[in-house]
Amino acid sequence: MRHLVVIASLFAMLISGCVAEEADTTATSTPAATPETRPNILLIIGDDMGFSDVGAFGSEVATPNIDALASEGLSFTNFHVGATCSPTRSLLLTGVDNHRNGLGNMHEFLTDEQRGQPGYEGYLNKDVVTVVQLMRDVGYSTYMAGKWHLGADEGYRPHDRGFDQTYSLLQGAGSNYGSTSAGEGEGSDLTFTSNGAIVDRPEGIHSNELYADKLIGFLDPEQNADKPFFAYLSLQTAHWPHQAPRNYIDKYRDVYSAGWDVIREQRIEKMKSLGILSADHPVSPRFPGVPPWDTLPPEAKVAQANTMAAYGGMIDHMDVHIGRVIDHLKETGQYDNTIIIYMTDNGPDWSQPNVGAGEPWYNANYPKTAVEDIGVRGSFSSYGPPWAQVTAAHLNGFKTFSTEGGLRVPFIIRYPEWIESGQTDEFVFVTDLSATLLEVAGAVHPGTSYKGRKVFPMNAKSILPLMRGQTSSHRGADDWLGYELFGNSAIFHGDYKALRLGAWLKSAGVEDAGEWRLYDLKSDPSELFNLGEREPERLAEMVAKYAEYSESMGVIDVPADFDPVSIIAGGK
Ligand SMILES: [Ca+2]
Repeated sequence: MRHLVVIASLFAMLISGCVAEEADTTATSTPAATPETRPNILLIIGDDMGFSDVGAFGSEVATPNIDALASEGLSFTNFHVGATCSPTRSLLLTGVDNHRNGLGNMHEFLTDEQRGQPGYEGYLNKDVVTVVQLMRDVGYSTYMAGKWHLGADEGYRPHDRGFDQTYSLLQGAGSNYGSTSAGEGEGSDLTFTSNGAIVDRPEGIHSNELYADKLIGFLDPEQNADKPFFAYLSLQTAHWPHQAPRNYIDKYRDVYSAGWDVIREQRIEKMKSLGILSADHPVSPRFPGVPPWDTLPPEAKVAQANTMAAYGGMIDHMDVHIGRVIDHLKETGQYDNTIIIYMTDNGPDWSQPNVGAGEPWYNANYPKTAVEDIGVRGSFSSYGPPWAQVTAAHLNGFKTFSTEGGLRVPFIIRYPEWIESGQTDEFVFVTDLSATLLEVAGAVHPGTSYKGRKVFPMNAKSILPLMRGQTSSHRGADDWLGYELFGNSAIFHGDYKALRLGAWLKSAGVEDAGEWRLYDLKSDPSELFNLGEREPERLAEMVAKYAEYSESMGVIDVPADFDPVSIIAGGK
């Protein structure tokens, strides 16, 4: 994103990425285990976090429980998702492209051309069956606690889409301590459901603790004695507002007083020592508009350090409560037979809805505005590009973009029974996880018809053979992977990736918006060297393949004058 000029309106435009009210290959894998030996699965998903935000991927934040999963398990350093919340979750839970499953665009950004068109419902439509439903069909108990963001109406809540027991936040973001929504456009309080019924959320308990409590309640060993379970822990951390108990924030104030330049270099050095980056990997140029830390006046340094401390404290706090869930599994004899997965749903969010025009609403609804209160209950903290670039570390750009900073996230899976510990840089897409879940459960996707209704087949490939050492290569020469959201497109093939940012971003200063770039991700994961001119034939082939993808999936391009700010302002 070297050409991207940061402007305030762009921040404002991107703020609602996840805050709205709802915010062909069939997987016919061989079952991995007999019904008697099928493992439980715990899938933990963090929100809006950078690639380097847990210790095992380079962070200075204490995440011992996630790090322990990494040391026992396999870490994927080339795992990709969608660039925002609900599209990724729709991909994950169905294995079907987001332009088919209803999240071709997020509900709040639908254009006139897209609204009402198939695949652009803005919620998880009924043209797909969830992998959760399919796992339940073959005998799994299915549990969920946390953020849903895939449909708020009756019939579209998690309890309707395959989960036996749920405690869910239907929207994409909001207070971590109560029901205050995440922005003025939301209009009303957050909505929580328990097994499909709307319930009052208890005030004052942090979302990390609340969701861990609820999930632990579902993970009753007696209840699970006869059936394996699939448990989905979908945390609000670290979507804004960044909030944590004060003592967690205090722990990081001094750490981040070192500033964003130093911390970013430290993370990259740590990633080199962890084998995630090569020893000679360069530190990318500072994002346009981000000043050198040393040029900040002292009071700005304090405010910025506190802002990042709120974020770090929130992640530290998340890890503690993930640890409680894991400890519960250990104490109840369920740990050894549980596959545990940790991942995040998209890259770090650079937007700051509480800065600029939105400030009055946020100050009224999150009134703790003193610098020393940043991140505590009653405050609204977001960190903007300077710290987002730290958490994205070596990757280019952020949430919403089809650059690696938006799409590449950490992925850790542990199950020593089948999976040796280590690290892999094989390219994997989030839908491959959907196919993996089915294979583990011994479920088979029905293809094009489920219980009498037409559904889309999965387009996904299980990573179980890779993880079990049965193959050394997950994708072959014939595997192409297309992606699109907000007109930001990408196509992956082997080590190569072609990407195009939406033409509408030209007005925000992206000089080559609307034009394709080509990168070799193996040698250049930071997307610093556009190979388009050097390898025009390869680029042309990839662009042609993208066109095939776009047409077959029914992508409806956003217009060149796409203007998310006015779409939101218009109340659509
Ligand atoms: Ca997210």
